[in-house]
Parts: sequence; structure tokens; C-alpha cells
Amino acid sequence: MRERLEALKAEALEELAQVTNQQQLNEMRIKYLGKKGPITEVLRGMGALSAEERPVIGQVANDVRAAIEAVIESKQAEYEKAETEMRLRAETIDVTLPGRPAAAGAAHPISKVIQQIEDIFIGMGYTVAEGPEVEQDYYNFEALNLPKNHPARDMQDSFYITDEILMRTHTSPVQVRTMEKKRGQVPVKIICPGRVYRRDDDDATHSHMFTQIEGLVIDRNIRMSDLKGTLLQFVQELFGKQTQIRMRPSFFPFTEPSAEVDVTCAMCGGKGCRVCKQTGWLEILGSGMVHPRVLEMAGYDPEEYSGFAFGLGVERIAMLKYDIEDIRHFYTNDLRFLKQFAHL
Ligand code: FA5
Repeated sequence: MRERLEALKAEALEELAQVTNQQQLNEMRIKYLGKKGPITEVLRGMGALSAEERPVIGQVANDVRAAIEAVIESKQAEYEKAETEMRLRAETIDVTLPGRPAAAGAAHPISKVIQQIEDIFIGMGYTVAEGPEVEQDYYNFEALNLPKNHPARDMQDSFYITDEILMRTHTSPVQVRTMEKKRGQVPVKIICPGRVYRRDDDDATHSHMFTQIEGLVIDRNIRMSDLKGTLLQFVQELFGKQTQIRMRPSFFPFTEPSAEVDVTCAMCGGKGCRVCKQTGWLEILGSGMVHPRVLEMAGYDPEEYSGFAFGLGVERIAMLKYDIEDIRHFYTNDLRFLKQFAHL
């Protein structure tokens, strides 16, 4: 029996020396150490031995088993170490590798220009008001001294939803809504940014949907010079200290007198160029002293109060400030265009 065990040991160790992978090792473990393996079989036959021989052979059997186990364990440890190393190598993270920047979005250039303009007026003590884009004919026209069939309605070709409801053509209805809310109290000092809609044919300087910012100030003793001073301060903050303004007499049914306001052309500094059509000036907004009829309809006594108002086109201002030649760029969602303004 001793010889049989020694032979088993030699055979097992030789076979184990040939083992090259985990699967073969598992098979060896089952073959030599398993319940149906040769060592167990030898041990089962020990009943036939004498009482003296039994512990001796038992010891030999245990030694053989221990020797085989030791080789298997050491091979097992070797494989585990190799596998761990392989996994570590595969999962290594190079912490010195520069990260991939996440693509971040940015506010639309028009939103940014609105923000810049709001900041300037908030700095002068104005608050920001808002009104609906789907508006009543009354607020968009009638309360602004433009009764039905008034020829000046043609100045702003409109999208009507019903006879009485339309897409607002300008931000001026917010003037009326604000005055109604204030119920005759002064001062009123608001700006109102928002989208407006007109049945204009789209071209390089016109869009059927664009953005205006309305301004309205009402108090006692508000004069045309206040309007001029405010607008000069505004354009110099927005375009630079060298910028000048010029007021040209104009007509709006809701202001009297009315003026269109030009700024010195930023491209040529006022000398005359292609952009300003050699005039040195560019138009940016409409303005005037609030018409007494408009004040009266909104609950303000025109004998006691006066005010000025203006309405500017944000896209036109953005085009001037950033040298953009076509208003349609703002609305065609070309990322190559939009990304240029991400840092503003
Ligand atoms: C008005 O809309 C008046 N409500 C402005 C106003 C307010 C006058 C308060 C007096 C007192 P106007 O139609 O001119 O005015 O438009 C004002 C500005 O909007 C223009 O100076 C121009 O910059 C811009 N604008 C007008 N039509 C378009 C268009 N189709 N596309 C882009 N911008 C436009």
C-alpha cells in the first residue's frame, strides 16, 4: 500500500508539472483529491490493515495528499496572481491623460444682447416688465391711439388670430398694460424685452419674428431732453464712449413729438461707408414723448404727467455690435454661427 501511495504521488507530481492552465489544474484537483480519487480509494481499503500498520499507512497517505495539495495550491496562487496582474494591466487608468471636455451649450446671442441691454437700464433704475405675445387688438393698437381703420396700422402688417386677437407687432402694448396696473401712480420706469411678429418679408435686415425692447418713463416734468440724455447714456455704454446719437423727426401715433434715433456708424466711426450707405449714421430705434391721448386712456392726467417711450430692435443692435450682415443667421440654428458668441 505504501508503494501504491508513493507511486501515486510520483505520478501526480509529474502530471502536475505538465499543467499549464487553471482548467487543467481544476481537473487535477478532482482527479487526485476528489471523493472518487485514488487516495480516497486507498484510505477506504485501510480496514484490511493490521492495527500497527493502519497509523503508519494513514500517515503516508496524509503526507502524499499534503504534498499533492501543496503543489496544487502553489500553482493556484500563481494563476491567481497572473490573473490579477492581467486585470490590473487591462484596467489601468492613466491619470495624466487630459480629460475630454464636455460640450456645453451657451445662451443664444440675442438672449445675451438682451441681458447686456437690461443690465444698462437696470443700472439707471429701470425695472423689467413683460407682457403676452398673443395680444388683444385693444392693447396693440387702440389704446396706443391707433383706432380701427387708422391708416398708420399699415406701418405694422399683422398676424391676426381672430378679429380682436393678434400676435403683437411691437412691445408697446406693455406700456399700456403697465400704466393700467400702476393706476395713475408715478414714477413709471420700465423696459420690456420680448418677441414681436409682423408680416414682413424676410431679408437681410427684416424678419417676420424679431425682438424688441420697449422703454417707458412717466413722471412729472419728463422732457424730450430726458429722453435724449437717457438714449445717449445707453448707446455709449453699449457701443463705446465715442458713440453719438442723432434724432430725426418721425411719426408714431402713440408719441408726439416722435423721433427716430440713429447712432454713429461703428464701422467707419461716422465718416461714411458701405454699411451706413455713406451717411455715417445707422438707425436703431423709434421714440418720442408719450401722446396725451395714450396717457389719458391709461388713467394718467396729461396736464400733470408726461413721459417718454422708445422701442428698439434687438437683432439690429446685435448686428451692429457684432458686425453681422444678415438677420437670418440668428434663426437658422447654424452652430458654426452660434458658437462664435458662446464666450460673450
Ligand atoms: C415700433 O415698433 C414702435 N413701437 C417703437 C416705438 C416705441 C416708438 C415707443 C415710439 C415709442 P418700428 O416699427 O420702427 O417702431 O420698430 C422699432 C425697431 O424694430 C426698428 O427700429 C427696427 O430696429 C426694428 N424692426 C422693425 N421691423 C423689423 C423687422 N421686420 N425685423 C427686424 N427688426 C425690425
